[in-house]
Amino acid sequence: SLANDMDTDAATVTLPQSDERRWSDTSAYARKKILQSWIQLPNGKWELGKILSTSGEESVLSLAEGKVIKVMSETLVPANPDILDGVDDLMQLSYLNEPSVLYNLNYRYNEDMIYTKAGPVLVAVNPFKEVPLYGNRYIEAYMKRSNDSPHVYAIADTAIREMIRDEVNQSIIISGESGAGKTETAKIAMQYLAALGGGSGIEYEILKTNPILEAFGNAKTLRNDNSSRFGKLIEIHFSETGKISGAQVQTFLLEKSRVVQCAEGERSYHIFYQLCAGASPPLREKLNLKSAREYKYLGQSNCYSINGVDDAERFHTVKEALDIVHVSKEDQESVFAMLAAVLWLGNVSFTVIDNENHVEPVADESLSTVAKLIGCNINELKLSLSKRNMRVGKDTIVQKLTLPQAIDARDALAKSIYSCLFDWLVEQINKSLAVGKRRTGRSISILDIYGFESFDKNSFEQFCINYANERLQQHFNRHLFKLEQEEYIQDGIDWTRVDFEDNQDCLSLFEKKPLGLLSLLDEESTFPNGTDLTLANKLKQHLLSNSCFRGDRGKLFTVVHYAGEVTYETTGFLEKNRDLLHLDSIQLLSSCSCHLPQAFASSMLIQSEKPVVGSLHKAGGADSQRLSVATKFKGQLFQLMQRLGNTTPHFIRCIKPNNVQSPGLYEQGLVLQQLRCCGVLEVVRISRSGFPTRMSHQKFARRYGFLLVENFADKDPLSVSVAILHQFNILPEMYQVGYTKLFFRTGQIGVLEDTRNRTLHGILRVQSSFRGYKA
Ligand code: AOV
Ligand code: MG
Repeated sequence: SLANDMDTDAATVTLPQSDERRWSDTSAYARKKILQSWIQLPNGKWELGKILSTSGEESVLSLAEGKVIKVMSETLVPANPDILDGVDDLMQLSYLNEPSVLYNLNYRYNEDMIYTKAGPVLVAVNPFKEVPLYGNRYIEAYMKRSNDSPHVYAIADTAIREMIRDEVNQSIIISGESGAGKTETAKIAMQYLAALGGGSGIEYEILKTNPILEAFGNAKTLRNDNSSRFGKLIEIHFSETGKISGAQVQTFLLEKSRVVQCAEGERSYHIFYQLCAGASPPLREKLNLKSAREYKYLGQSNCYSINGVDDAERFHTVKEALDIVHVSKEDQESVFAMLAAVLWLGNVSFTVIDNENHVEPVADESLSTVAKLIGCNINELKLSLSKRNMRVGKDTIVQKLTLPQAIDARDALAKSIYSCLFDWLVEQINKSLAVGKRRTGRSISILDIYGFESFDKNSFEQFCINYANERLQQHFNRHLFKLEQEEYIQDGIDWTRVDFEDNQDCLSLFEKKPLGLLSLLDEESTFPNGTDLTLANKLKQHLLSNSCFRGDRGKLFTVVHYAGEVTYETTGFLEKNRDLLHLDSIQLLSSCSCHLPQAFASSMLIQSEKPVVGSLHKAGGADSQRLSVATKFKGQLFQLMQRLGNTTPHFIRCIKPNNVQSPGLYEQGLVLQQLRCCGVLEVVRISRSGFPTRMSHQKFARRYGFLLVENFADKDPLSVSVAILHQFNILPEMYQVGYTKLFFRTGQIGVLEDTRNRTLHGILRVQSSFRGYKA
């Protein structure tokens, strides 16, 4: 189908420095013709020079400010003529090489043209400021197709058209490093889809899920002031008439640990600060709410505010959004009570009660407020934070807790409450968005996950996040390189195979059984005596043969990801992976008089009853069985990839031009590294040389056959196809006829589509039923 339209092919993702020339035509002939060239200065930056003369192996160039230098001709990388400055598709560059691409993106960036096509992929360079590219006027222009410059709107528009034309579900897959602009891009795409309308305000509801999910699932990190700490797939459903009929949100692995712990300079989830700053006096009183500084969970990172963000104001936005997705005022108050309970839990302190260092919580304001907020008996709360019931065979024994154990129990309760609250909110949102229950129509899914992360210290969270990105990268590779090439070859068209480096080795490092990172982690998690150090040793013992793995000293190990090397520290890996459910906590919550804690308890029980791989229940005195976090996450990712596999994907690559979240700053090296690791240049190269548009003979004959002047009624599809190609004088080098399909170079099918549309509209006067989207 045309669906796979703009798809392309393969190449090598990692580029050794000397490979510059792979991108350009550096034959002696080509070199003679070029007037300008890029030269790499010792600091790594590329500079443009005019070629004054070339004699033998050497060339003389004049640089900016009149400097003249002599260099080896072979080090020159040809630059494009000025007329190509700022082209909106990298495919149009005469010389496709890294400095030219960097320059082109930079040129556009300086003009606030942050979007550029790289063949089928949209590249978005984060402006870190408001750019005048959005809103109704722009949306209309893209709908009418009176604006054709690259844009997220254009991608969304193509998705809609292809959904209708091909009757295939679509996906918009957004990737890029942390802070590159994925979440903003996802919102911009949603804006466009929402503009199609749906009646009953459903589109408005869909947009309002954003402030809610961001408040509860985003936080300030060192990389991004509004960093997503969960993955999100929003599937927008359309009715047969092309209107929005509903939507569904699926979330992936929320970073729970942030609730109880975060690094210096970072913040916990926005909603906590918003609540503390924005709650009305009566609500404050009801929740016994203090300022953020008085809560230990919020105080440990020494960061309470974000530049340019008014938390109190945001709180009102969130409340309004909750109204719109039909969360009742009463439920909203319960939600806020749960948040306050989490904050107060963090202030619960312990005192030693015997000479074996057992502790119990201090009966102070914190403890009593928690009990009041969740609606439980204060003594039961006290018990659940000082003792643990353990099942040994048929008996239950009661174990008293030491200080570290009690703190764990307290933090585990806080994390459970928060993550259950998050899930509960997503459930409410989904109930509200599921208006068009009969899902007869098609859908467009937008994927926005947490971006690749590399900090000075990387833990289990980064491990999972980067694993997810690795999976997504493979989806990108598969789609744009692998499947494409296989299709050419299978269909017998004339094509020289191009090698590309996929990230299968790194994925195998994670997923191989029994000797992969995830399996070994799970295995160690089931050993009662497993520690973070034994885990690190085990990884080093078994994985050193994988080229993507490196063992470092102590608890450190390094993974060579597609986007760069990351060194992880195994501290906390086992505990976070086990993510034990304490039956005591569940019991406590189910004994509460408030309905939210009760709902949380039942959902935790349901989770714990799911089939278990391995036997984690014995580990570390745990009392409840369930899948390890890593295994569950892996399953979710597989499902996600399967779902995406059934859609026509549209890829958007977000690029972060600097690490300081600052407008106007374009760091060449940083941009280049991102372009390299995601294979953007390769995609362009393949698109230029390949045949990105393809259509089966049947479909082609059906779609354009009626345009034929001669009668081909009883001819086979292949003959019809060839006749169409001839009638429209499509140049032989612009297409290839495969066994089952026709393959076209970029742009060719557009000529035919135009003719078809003109014919349909002009002669048949077919009524457009979809604002002009349906032919
Ligand atoms: P991310 O989603 O890719 O990071 P965001 O979408 O949160 O990154 O973008 C980070 C910040 O960049 C935003 O808060 C904006 O300030 C700015 N920004 C991004 N795109 C635009 C745009 N089109 N126009 C204006 N400003 C923009 V992470 O969630 O950390 O991986 O886990
Ligand atoms: Mg994000």
